[in-house]
Amino acid sequence: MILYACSTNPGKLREFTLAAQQSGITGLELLPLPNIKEVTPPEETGATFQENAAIKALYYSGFTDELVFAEDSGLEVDALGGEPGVFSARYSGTDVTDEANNQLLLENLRHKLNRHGRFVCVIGVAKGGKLLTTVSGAVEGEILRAPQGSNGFGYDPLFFYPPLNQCFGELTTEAKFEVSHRGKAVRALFDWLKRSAPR
Ligand code: ITT
Repeated sequence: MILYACSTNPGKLREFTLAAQQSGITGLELLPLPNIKEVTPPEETGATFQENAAIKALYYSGFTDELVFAEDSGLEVDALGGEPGVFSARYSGTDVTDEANNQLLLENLRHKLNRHGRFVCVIGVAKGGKLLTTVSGAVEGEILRAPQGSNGFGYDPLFFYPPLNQCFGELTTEAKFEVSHRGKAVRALFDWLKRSAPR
């Protein structure tokens, strides 16, 4: 069975490649959607991760007859009323770097004592223009006062994970995937595939 991962984010795609190796599902080929770089991405107009995951999965399912999934994810910070949330990738503007987003987050949290937040990931699965399911995962942590580590992507260098006493920017892809929002959501996706994927 072919399953296309529809994302333009190289950090996410690295984690999906690892997930494919770990799936343990016989005959599963989890691959990036061919030529996704040539496709104009859909506008992420949803107010929630759930809505945007559905928008992306439905949109990309129009480019193939195979089963596809897309995900919307981001960081919710309690002291900022849940921001950056669905705007995580565009927090400091459009076409910005992870570093610029991280700087803005640090700036906005400068005087905040409560540094608690979570990463959330919602995956939408679609085929032939129909949304088949959504699954999700989340992980709680604390926002650091300065970046730490050079692994991962996005807000990873600022996301401290107390159970491991390390920040996501210090974890290997494998160690992060064991505990992360995306790892949880992808494992839920694999459970769904085992139970009810269309043949
Ligand atoms: P696609 O829509 O093509 O998948 P994108 O990067 O635009 O790529 P999103 O709209 O879902 O994806 O934005 C997700 C942003 O949330 C991402 O760019 C990071 O800034 C942040 N983020 C999500 N998961 C993360 C993780 O595991 N580690 C660090 N930052 C993460």
